[in-house]
Parts: sequence; C-alpha cells; structure tokens
Amino acid sequence: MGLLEGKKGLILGVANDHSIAWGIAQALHREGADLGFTYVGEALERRVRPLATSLEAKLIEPCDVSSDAQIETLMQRVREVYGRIDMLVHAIAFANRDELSGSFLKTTREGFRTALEISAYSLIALVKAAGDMLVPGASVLTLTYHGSQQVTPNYNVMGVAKAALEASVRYLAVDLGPRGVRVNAISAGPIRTLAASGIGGFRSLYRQFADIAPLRRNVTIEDVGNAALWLCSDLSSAVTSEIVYVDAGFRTVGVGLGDAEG
Ligand code: NAD
Ligand code: 0WE
Repeated sequence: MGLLEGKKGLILGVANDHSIAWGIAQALHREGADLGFTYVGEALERRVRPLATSLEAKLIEPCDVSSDAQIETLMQRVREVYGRIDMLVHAIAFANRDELSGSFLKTTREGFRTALEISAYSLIALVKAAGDMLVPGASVLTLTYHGSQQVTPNYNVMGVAKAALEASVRYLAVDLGPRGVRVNAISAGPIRTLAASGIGGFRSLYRQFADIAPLRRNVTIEDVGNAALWLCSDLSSAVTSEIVYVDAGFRTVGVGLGDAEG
C-alpha cells in the first residue's frame, strides 16, 4: 500500500513536464495520493490538463495567486471536490524579467512588490484561504533557492523574495503547529525548467554547480519529488519549520574541491 493512500493533495505550479511541481506530483501519485492541479492562463491550461489527467486528477482549476478572488474560488472548488487538504504544494515564483539581470541596485518599487507578492505572500494567502480544510497531519510545502542566503548573480530581488518565503515558512509553522499542520520548504539546486530558461548566466551556473557539488551532478525533478514525498508523508511527522536542501551538497562547499585525481 502506498504511503499517501487516501490523502488529498493540491499542487500549484505545474507549467509543463519539466516543472519541479510535476516531479513532485509524480512522486506523490506513485504513493497513492489523490491530486488536484491549478494553472495560470489558457496557454498553460493546454499543457497542464493532459498532465493532470494522466494522474487521474479530479480537480484542474485556474488560479493566478495575485488575485484573492481566484484563490477564494479555487478553495471553494477544493471544498466541493475533496472537502479537505492533506498536502498543499506551492511551487510558484515570479519576478519581472528586467529584475533578473544586472545590478540589484536597479530593483524598482514595482518589481520588488511583484516578486514578493507572487513568490512569498501567495503562500500566506493560500494557507489562509485553505482554512480548516488543512486537517491535523496535513503538510504544506514550498520551493525555495539558496539565493535567499548567499548572493547569486542576477537572482537579485528573487533572493529577497525567497528570504521572505523562508521566514514565512517559520511563522506559518508556528501558527499551524497547534493544529497539527506542518510547514516546510525544499531548497533545490538549479534545474532547467521554464522559470530557468532564458536567464542570463544560467547555463554557466548550472554547469559550475555539477563541478563543485559534492555529488558532482545536477539535481533532477525526481530528486526533489522524492524529498517532497518524505515531507508530505507521515515519515516526516515531527518535521516542521524546516528548509531541506536538495542540492547535491552544493551549499556546504565554499570553493571548488577540484578534481579528486589532483
Ligand atoms: P516552472 O516555470 O515550471 O514553475 C513556475 C510556476 O509558477 C509556473 O507553473 C507558473 O505558472 C507559476 N506562476 C507564476 N506566476 C504565477 C501566478 N501569478 N499565479 C500562479 N502561478 C504562477 O519553474 P520551476 O523551476 O519548476 O519553479 C517552481 C518553484 O521552484 C519556484 O518557486 C522556483 O523559485 C523554485 N525553484 C526553482 C529552481 C530551479 O532552478 N528551477 C531551483 C530552486 C527553486
Ligand atoms: O526561482 C527561480 C526562478 C524564478 C523566476 C524565473 C523567471 C524567469 C522568467 C522568477 N521569475 C521569472 N520571470 C520571468 O520572466 N530559480 C531558482 C531559477 C533561477 O533563476 C535565476 C537563477 C536561478 C537558479 C535567475 C538568475 C540567476 C540564477
């Protein structure tokens, strides 16, 4: 019997089959979870529907997290279809493209507001709107990146947004803990997804990562999916308020170790 048999999950952030959210969805489905999905806009709906259908999803709804009304409508639908949420997976980030290149000092008021609203506030808004559907034993999971802790060139305002997201994980964990609801984040190494495509310097960052990381490789959406499975299942029953690194050990290394052959 699967680890997640009988559990209901809501997954936000699948754009295509390269998405981290898709790697997570596949791992949760493999263990018997019943999953619902959201998308933003008609272009992504055409991508998400077939993927969600292949995992027998009963709920596929639009949700742009910049809209309280869309979040509210989504949660009403979840209440009708599932009535409860055992797993809430937030795999959403957005900053205006101009903010993700060049000097951090160029950050605009509007660019800051957008990045923090979509990438960090949305987790708070979703948990709030889910309300009592998050039952005792439920797990909330979000995705972050180490650019929140150390400077990654060009990540800029997204680094600030991820710092806010990680702090939000801790505050939410304290608020929801007494209800038996856990809140955690996975900090993933760089992965070639839609959100990483066309980012200046991503290719070189991605290649350097595999040279430096202790495991000498990049991270896959399957790696992240399996860690997510642990955090969403009762195997992690006393883990909350945690930022779990799925980064092949990259964070631990200050400078390249060089080739073991010397
Ligand atoms: P992705 O492009 O596949 O997913 C990003 C998702 O965010 C998309 O599905 C998009 O529709 C959604 N989104 C953007 N604006 C939205 C809005 N207003 N409302 C609702 N959804 C919105 O890319 P990904 O890399 O899988 O990103 C998922 C998460 O993983 C993000 O939080 C990202 O910061 C994080 N992450 C990515 C990497 C990486 O290298 N790819 C590394 C660490 C963490
Ligand atoms: O969190 C992310 C990606 C976040 C992201 C990506 C985009 C690209 C397209 C947010 N908003 C947008 N807006 C767009 O218009 N990552 C962890 C992947 C990533 O993005 C980088 C990175 C890495 C790693 C940007 C600059 C430098 C490194």
